[in-house]
Amino acid sequence: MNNSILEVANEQGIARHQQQVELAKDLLELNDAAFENIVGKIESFQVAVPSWALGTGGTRFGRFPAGGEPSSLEEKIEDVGLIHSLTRAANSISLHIPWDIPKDAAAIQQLLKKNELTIDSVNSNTFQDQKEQKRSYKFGSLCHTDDGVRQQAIDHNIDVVQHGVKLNSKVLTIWLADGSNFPGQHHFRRAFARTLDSLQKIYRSMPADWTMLIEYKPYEPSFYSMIIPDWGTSLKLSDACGERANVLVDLGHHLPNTNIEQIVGRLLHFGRLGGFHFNGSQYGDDDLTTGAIKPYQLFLIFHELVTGANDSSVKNPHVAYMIDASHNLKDPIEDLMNSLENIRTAYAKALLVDFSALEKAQQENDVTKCEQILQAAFLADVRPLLAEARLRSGGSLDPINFFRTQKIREGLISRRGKTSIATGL
Ligand code: RM4
Ligand code: MN
Ligand code: MN
Repeated sequence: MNNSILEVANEQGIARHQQQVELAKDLLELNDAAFENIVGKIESFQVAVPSWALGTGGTRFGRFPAGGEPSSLEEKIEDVGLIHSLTRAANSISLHIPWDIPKDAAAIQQLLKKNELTIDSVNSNTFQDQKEQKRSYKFGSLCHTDDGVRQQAIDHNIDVVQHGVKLNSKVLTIWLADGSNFPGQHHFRRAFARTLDSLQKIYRSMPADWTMLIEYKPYEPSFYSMIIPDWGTSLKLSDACGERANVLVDLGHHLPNTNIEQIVGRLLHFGRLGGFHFNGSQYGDDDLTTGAIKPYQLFLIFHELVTGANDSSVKNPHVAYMIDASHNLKDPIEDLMNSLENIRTAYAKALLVDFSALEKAQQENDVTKCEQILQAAFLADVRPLLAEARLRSGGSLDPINFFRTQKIREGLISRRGKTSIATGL
């Protein structure tokens, strides 16, 4: 990103922005110290972007690419670098193997550095058969009845970790599509025991400073049962693997109306919340823009995260945050920037909650007051705070507008072509 173009664009909006900052401080009753504290926290809140989310996903009617999609890992890194340079909110990238196999780790490291990025987690894929693969995952991977299939899936995970080691990642994320389609197909207890045994083998093979994240999901299309359908199963598997295995919560992996914020609170209580996948949904694993549909729920989740981070009795408050979304109608780069903004909005609002007043009201069972305190923070307009955080860290006052007025997509199309296709979903 050419910094001088960014500066000129920011210059045009700076006077209006400064007015809005003053107004916000006044409305939110933030003195200078409180304002600095919140803006500083917003600045440091970073979310990883997955390499597989830079292309366009499919709709029922087809796939409608925006054009100029990145067709190599290098180009994906370039796109995340662009997103980070405008938002200053996405300083890492998550890789799915084998969708994105780094061929020359040293060159990739250099490119990451140039774009001020690191590798967050590496993700294994035993939910799709690959062409060169010897055995099929038609009936599952880590849970499979056949020793050879299970070993192949274990070996793949070990291989993914090896790729990650070369790129300084320290986190392996495992999501399994394993399950059954009909009653009677699985011996539930044995299938679970086989899965645990496979996970333990992978866990034991990881370097000592690596963490394993175990993601759950209640259903897949046409499924009768999932091997890891819920947080309880993920938690038991993590416990049985060891201290460096933790639970990953993907917002879209819950049945409608599940109280996700309470799950987050529980996992923090057990010190086992390790990762978070952000997305938005109305019914299922829709992978829409984070916060597009249920912003209050997102705020309540952040409220749990912030209270957890402030509580010294929470053992393991470090959480790896990632966007796990699919962009079917919107431009993927715009959509990711939109999600980043909504995530930081929910975070900033959670930071505004008056904790001591809330604790007092909770203690006194003053239900009305409790809710008022949360609502007051949720209804606050934090946009000037977010813009200030972006500005201070060298980003754009208005990233999506900048992306459009600078015709960045058009530039990508002319360099990469109208029909270039990204690997991934
Ligand atoms: C799954 C799950 C995983 C993601 C894949 C692509 O539903 O959310 O995290 O890696 O999709
Ligand atoms: Mn996910
Ligand atoms: Mn998902």
